[in-house]
Amino acid sequence: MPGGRFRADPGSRRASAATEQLEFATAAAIGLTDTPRWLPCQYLYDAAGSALFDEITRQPEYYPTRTEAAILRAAAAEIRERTGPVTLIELGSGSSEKTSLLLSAYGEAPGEVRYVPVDVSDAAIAASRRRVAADHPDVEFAGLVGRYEEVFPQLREHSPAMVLFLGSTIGNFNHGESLRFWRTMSRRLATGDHFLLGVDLVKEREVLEAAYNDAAGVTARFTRNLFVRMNRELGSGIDVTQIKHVARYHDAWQRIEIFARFRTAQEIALGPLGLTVHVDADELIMTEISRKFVLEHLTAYLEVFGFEVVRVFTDDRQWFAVLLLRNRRGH
Ligand code: AVJ
Repeated sequence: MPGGRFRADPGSRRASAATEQLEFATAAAIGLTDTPRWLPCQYLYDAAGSALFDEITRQPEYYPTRTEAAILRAAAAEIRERTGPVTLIELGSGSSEKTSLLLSAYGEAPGEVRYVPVDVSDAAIAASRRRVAADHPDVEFAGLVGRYEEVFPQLREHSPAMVLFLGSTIGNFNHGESLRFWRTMSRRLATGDHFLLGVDLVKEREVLEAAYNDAAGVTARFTRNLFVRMNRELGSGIDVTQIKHVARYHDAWQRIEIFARFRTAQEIALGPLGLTVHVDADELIMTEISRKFVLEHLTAYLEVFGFEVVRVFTDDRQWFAVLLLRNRRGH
């Protein structure tokens, strides 16, 4: 039982608050001094950001979450059959709502079920722990607060395992990040281990753009919250009322691009670095990308990394897909 090797969930973070603040300030400084400017999207998910994202998933325009949930509901039993008993390791678990469907399917089959959610938000891990304890009392829970890379070295110990990467979170990665991710995954997972990947698919611009510009303005608050967080944690002194959320689909790059547009010129202080960045009126700061995928291209790409596509599950409209992969490489 590897439970003892895990950090217990909320609270017991490895890095000190000062180290984390310095990391945040440095990451923000790198992006804000780059051209065009950008900020790393993982910082969107503090407690407030995670709660806002949960609210996004309930907006009528945001189809990915409910589409993926329906796919998983229909596919869970077959997935369990194909993988046999495995430890479920979930990257970027959020509140693990969809995972519940899989935990049920694995729970109905014989054998112990072990669930290892990994999330940068300790609030999200805490919520996940409560939900799993209430709905799946027999599941062994070993939550981990941290970045994905922090669990990579432990993956082999969990074999037979299936890594869950749902919600099209992979869409947040740019080309380089994606390449590093899949290369590391195939190397770190044992041969024969599984990977369950949820991806949002290319579709009409109107549908895509509506999903990131919900009428209730929740996504706009989600974007703005990043700067609220900078004010609180880095003393940035940004007037967040002057920030406009901009989300548009870039056709050629098959991705939604999300920006904060500064209506007025501002000075952004990066507290612990003693650095101030000047942003002009109307400047855009990219906060997120959300790539959309074409199945044939994606499966070919994954094969290059040594992942066999065992099965593709999708919805009637082909808006979203869940891919069951098997690692051919590994050690
Ligand atoms: C959690 C990265 C999958 O890209 O759709 C939703 C994040 N941002 N609305 C996405 C998000 C704004 C979401 N992911």
